[in-house]
Amino acid sequence: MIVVAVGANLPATGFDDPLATCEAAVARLDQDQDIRVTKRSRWYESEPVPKSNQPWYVNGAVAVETDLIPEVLLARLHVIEESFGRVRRIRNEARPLDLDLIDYDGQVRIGAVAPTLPHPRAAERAFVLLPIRDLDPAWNHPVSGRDVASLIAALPEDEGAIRAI
Ligand code: PH2
Ligand code: MG
Ligand code: MG
Repeated sequence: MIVVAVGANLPATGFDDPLATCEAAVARLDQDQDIRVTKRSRWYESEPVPKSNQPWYVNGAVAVETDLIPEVLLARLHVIEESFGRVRRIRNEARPLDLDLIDYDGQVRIGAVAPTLPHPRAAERAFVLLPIRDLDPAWNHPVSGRDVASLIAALPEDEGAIRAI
């Protein structure tokens, strides 16, 4: 399964709120002639990780089918982010849209060239794992082999609040 995580915690120009932005971003992804969205998770509201006074996020994930290689898929995600007003400045700052490539059919790649796969923090983030469980409860982490339920059970208590919208 190829998994793209979707997140937003600032309003994007022309959209009422981060939820509307996330919905529109998924539609935009599906409109790319080389990408097909095959499944969507529920949407969640989640506390910023690390905790901060940023607004809460809307988070979700989609499964896609594509023949694009990971580098090209990631570049398409960045084009969509930019079209929603995302400007990359500092890590973890609030943003109108974040699209992350989490898993590309179980590929493992670590090196200088992005993307690192699976996404290096995927196993530690409730806002990634809960949406993945919606997509496929049998999903296993490509490196550890652990299933998504056990990764969720292992999350620290103070990881940050999250609830389905
Ligand atoms: N993304 C981050 C940093 N922190 N926190 C939440 N709740 N949701 C996110 O999507 C998120 C975050 C960096 O991309
Ligand atoms: Mg992110
Ligand atoms: Mg990102």
